[in-house]
Amino acid sequence: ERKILSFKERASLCQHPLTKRIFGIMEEKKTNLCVAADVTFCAKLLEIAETVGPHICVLKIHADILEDFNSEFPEKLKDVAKKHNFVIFEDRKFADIGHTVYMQYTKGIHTIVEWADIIDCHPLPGPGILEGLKQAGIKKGRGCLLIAQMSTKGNLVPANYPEATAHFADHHRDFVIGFIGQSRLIPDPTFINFTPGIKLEESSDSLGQQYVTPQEAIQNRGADVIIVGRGITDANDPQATAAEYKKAGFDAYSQLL
Ligand code: 5FU
Repeated sequence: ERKILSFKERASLCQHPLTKRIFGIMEEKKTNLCVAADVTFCAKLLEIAETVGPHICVLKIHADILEDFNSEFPEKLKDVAKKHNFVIFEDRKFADIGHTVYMQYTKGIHTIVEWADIIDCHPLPGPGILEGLKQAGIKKGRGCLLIAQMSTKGNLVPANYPEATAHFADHHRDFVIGFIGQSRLIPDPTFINFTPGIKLEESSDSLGQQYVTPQEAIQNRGADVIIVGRGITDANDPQATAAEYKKAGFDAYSQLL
């Protein structure tokens, strides 16, 4: 019995061009892997992007941890993204009032809206946060993920929060392309579900991070895209390890078809 729609079928159902594009990349490159490149120098980040590029659909970064961030860096990253056909996700986790997030998205040294295909925000402040981000993002074809749940031990996300988040997404389909969470919120196949906290073996770190396997995330919790950071970036051979995660993720998905 078939449990899910294929990425190709989901691409054809999507209204948002960015969602369509991401499902298209996932189908074409046979990958549901997003690498979190959490490093502190631009050259290292670009090296990781080149190395794992062929194996990923999305590269997630935290621009604010780069010690030598400069205006040439986004152009270089965009070139690598174009070459290997992946999209760029700035995991800024906006969480303020609409007016402030608009400025954080468009101003400062990072000018995130100019280069990040995907951003994310906490829905906690209410609709104003999306209205603020949208003012800058929509005209550039950008998309936003809503953080519905967190992977960390003892997090304060209340049980009914994911439901309210799904409702929120439904009202902002022109900008919200999916969710970040530990389980699928709603069956709607036009939203993409990203799950962080992934390693090939279940474990945790010393600062509250908790990991589940690609198979558990995809087959039991409804993840579409798995986010893997240190499991790949700290490996002896990040390229081979990315290929391994890609295979684990895509096999887990394929078994549901
Ligand atoms: F929203 C979340 C969350 O709930 N957990 C996370 O770990 C985001 N993350 C991000 O995923 C976090 O900021 C890291 O960039 C990444 C996980 O990295 P790891 O090295 O695989 O633990």
